[in-house]
Amino acid sequence: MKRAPTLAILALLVWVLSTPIPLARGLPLGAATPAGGAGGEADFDGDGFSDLAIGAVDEDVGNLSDAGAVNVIYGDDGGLSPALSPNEVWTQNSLNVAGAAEPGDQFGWALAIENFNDDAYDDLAIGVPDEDLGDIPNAGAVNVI
Ligand SMILES: [Ca+2]
Ligand SMILES: [Ca+2]
Ligand SMILES: [Ca+2]
Ligand SMILES: [Ca+2]
Repeated sequence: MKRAPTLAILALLVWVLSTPIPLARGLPLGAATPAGGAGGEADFDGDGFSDLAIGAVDEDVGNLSDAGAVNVIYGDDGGLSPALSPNEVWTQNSLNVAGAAEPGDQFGWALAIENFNDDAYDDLAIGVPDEDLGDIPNAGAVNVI
């Protein structure tokens, strides 16, 4: 995942709760340490320092209750530094994120980090458990950014 606004939407997949990828409801999956250390770290901007993604599943998007959001804080040699590396907020209404924010989507319910396209940037898979698909309510989906 490069810093905004460049995003690569790799897939919008049916969400399966039994998926084997590591999941954590609303838990941070990164740490403010140089990348390449312990598992769970992410380097979304490829600068060698770990970054932090946090699911805010019950975040309202405008007047859309519980649409959900994900905050990303970038680290540097001083650790996590929102002042130097501004916090980013992603929703399904963000540029190039597939789908649209709707009430109750709960975008960010689960997060998984992987470099899906094998470039220099870690990517983030974001579970959206209550995404409607066509006529199927709350079928679920995953955004990959
Ligand atoms: Ca980084
Ligand atoms: Ca949606
Ligand atoms: Ca990548
Ligand atoms: Ca729904």
